[in-house]
Amino acid sequence: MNILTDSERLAELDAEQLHRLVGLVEHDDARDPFPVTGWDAVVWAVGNATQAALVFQAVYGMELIAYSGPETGNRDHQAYVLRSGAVRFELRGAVDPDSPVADHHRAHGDGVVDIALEVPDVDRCIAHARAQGATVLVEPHDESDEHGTLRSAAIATYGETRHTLVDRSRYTGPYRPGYVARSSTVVRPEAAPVRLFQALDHVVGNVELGRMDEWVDFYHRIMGFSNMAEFVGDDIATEYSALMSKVVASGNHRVKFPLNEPSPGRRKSQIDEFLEFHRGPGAQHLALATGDILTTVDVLRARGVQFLETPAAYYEDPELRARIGEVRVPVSELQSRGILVDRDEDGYLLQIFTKPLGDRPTVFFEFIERHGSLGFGKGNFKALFEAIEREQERRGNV
Ligand code: TYF
Ligand code: FE
Repeated sequence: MNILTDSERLAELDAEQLHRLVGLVEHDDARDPFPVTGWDAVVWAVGNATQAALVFQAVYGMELIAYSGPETGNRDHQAYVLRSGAVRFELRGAVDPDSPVADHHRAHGDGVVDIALEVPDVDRCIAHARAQGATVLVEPHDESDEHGTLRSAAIATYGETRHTLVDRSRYTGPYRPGYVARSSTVVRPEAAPVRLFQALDHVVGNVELGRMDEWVDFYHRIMGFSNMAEFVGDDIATEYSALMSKVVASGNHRVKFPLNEPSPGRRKSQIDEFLEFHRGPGAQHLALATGDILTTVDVLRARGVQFLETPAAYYEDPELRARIGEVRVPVSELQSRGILVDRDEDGYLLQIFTKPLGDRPTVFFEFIERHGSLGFGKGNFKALFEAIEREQERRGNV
């Protein structure tokens, strides 16, 4: 049984590094009804994939690896496949005005359409998912080219999001049949670090009011995921930003899905704002693991990425300072960059959040550097949610 995904091997990451970066644990696939090896790719539908691909290369330092479009026989849309470490994104933009990609973009704006997972046995996953009542959107099937055969299928999850399940064990091509290898058109200055992030840590889903537990149950029943300890109840939530959250994870903890629902609070929840502008449930943030969050933030800020601001009071709070203790750099280094820090019984983590990536106040990135902590930054929720609320206010969505 493979413990690493294809993209992790390509990125030359080993289990030890992944354990440190994102908290991979050992797991017995044989007793899992729906074994998941890890993330395969995150597929986005965007208004202009040609330009988004440039931004992801020139700003986020990703490498172009594959392409599909009219030149390769795909007259419906263009697709650019990019990677950074083990993180793989596919960006789709409509060519045909009647493309389903255009419809998706019209409804939801730039966003995530598919959180694809690598699995050792597509048929076994689908048989289990179907027996448990999942909506099978694409039946298990083979696609072949000169690089071999790739087997995949897809099931529906929240909103119009899907999980494509991919078995890459018989495939050696750059991405999937129908895509050709393509290398970067962006020349990288020698001095710039190539990998600003190495692995995907978690993807958060926002679902409608009162439906979080249904989706937690979906991941339990259909995909054999289990709960992680992190839980945000009404109590913390209503005071600040009115959301409830639970986290589910695959057996090996490689794939983690926090699920948020709005909770009726004093003002419009950040989750309500997302649901309104995204037109329904969807992926809210992708947490990208980095081994050096200071450099990641410095490079991205210099290239124009905007992060949520953290007030000086956060770093001056004596309670927080006492709880944080010693971290690998002086707190002033974190403060000057607006990086948040949280500690729990296992260690600490550093994290920072970008502003929304596109025109709508929907999907954004988190960058996370873990030092033993397997949490999600619970100690930062108040500061973070207040920062989100300030942005919401500026947008007039309160
Ligand atoms: O993934 C998490 O749970 C943390 C915290 O709207 C968080 O990153 C939760 C909700 C949210 C933004 C961040
Ligand atoms: Fe997060």
